[in-house]
Amino acid sequence: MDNDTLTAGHNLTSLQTFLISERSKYPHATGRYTMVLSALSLAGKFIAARCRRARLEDVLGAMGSDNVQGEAQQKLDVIANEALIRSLGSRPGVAVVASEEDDNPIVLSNDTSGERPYVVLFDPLDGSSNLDVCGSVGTIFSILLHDRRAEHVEESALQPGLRQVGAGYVLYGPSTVLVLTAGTGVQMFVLDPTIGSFLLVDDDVRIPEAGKSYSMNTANLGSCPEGYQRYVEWANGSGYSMRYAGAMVADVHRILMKGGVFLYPPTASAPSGKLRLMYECNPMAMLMEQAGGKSYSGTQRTMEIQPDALHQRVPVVLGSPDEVDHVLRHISS
Ligand code: AHM
Ligand code: MG
Repeated sequence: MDNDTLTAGHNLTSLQTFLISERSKYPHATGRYTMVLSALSLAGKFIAARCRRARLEDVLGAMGSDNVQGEAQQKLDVIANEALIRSLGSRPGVAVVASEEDDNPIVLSNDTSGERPYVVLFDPLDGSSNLDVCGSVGTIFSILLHDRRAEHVEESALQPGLRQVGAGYVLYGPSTVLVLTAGTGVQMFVLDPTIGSFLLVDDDVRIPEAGKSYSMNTANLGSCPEGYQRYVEWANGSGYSMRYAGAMVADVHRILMKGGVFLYPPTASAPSGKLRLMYECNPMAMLMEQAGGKSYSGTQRTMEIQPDALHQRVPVVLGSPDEVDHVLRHISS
C-alpha cells in the first residue's frame, strides 16, 4: 500500500474491517482473538485521548507511589493501566492479564476449559515521563495462549517470546499509530480522531535492511561492556547518526520506518539492561522479526529466552538485520 492510501481510488479499511476479514480466513476461529485486539484498540483510543488532554486535566507528573520495580508511577501510568484492565476484563477468552505496573498477574478467569484462553501482557504507558515535556509515549502488548501444561493459569504468563501469538504497540505522538502482528507480517494503522477509527495505512510493514542510525542512551556508555563501546566508536566513525527519544516505542517506531538499530545494553545502574523481557523486548522482537528485522539480548535471540520472572530485565539490540549484525560483531569479538 502506498502513501496515497486515504485518497480517492484506494479502499478504506478500518482495524475492525481488517480483523473481520482476517478472521474469515480461519473458518474455525472463535472470534476471541479479534475481541482481544478490539479491547486493545479501545484502550489505545482512550489512552490517546487522555494523553492529548493530560495538561488540561492536570494528570501530568508523579502519583507519589512506586511500581513493583521501585520506579515512580506517573498519574497517567495508572490511568492507562486501568483502561487496559477494564477493557480486556470485559472480553470473554482473556484468562490472565499482566502489567508492568502491577506486582502479579491478574487472573480474570480460572476456567481454561473453553477454547483458546488468552494471556495478555502489557506496558500501559512506556516512557511516561516524556509526557511532562509533550514527548511521545506508547503502549506495548504481547499476546500468549494459556499454556495447558501450567498448573495455575497465571503461570502461563511466563512463556518465551516464540510462543507469542500476537504483539504490537500504540504510539501516542503527533498521530496515534497502532502497529500489529499476529505472526503473518506487520500491519500499521493510524487513528483518525475525527471518526474514532484506526485506519490501515500499510498492510505489510518491512524494516529497511540497513540504516545508518543508532538509538541508545550513550550517557551510559562508560559503564557498558566494552563491545558496545567499540560498536559506538565504530558507528560514530562510519557516518552514523544517533537519535534517542528516551521512549522505546518512539525510538523503535523510527527504526522500523527508517532503519537502524535500538540498543539498551547492561549498564552500571542496570546490570541486566533496563527493559523488561515480557512487556517490552519480546513484543518488539516479534514485530521486528515479522517485519524482516532481528532482536537479540547480547548474543541470544530475544524470543528464545526462557523467562524466569515476570518483571525480568534483559539487554536488547533490535532493528535492521545488517545493523543488528554490526552490533553483534562488536559485542562478540
Ligand atoms: P518505563 O517503562 O519505566 O517508562 O521505562 C522504559 C523507558 C523506555 O521507553 C526507554 O527506552 C528507556 O526507558 C529510557 O531509559 P533511559 O532514560 O535510561 O535512557
Ligand atoms: Mg516501559
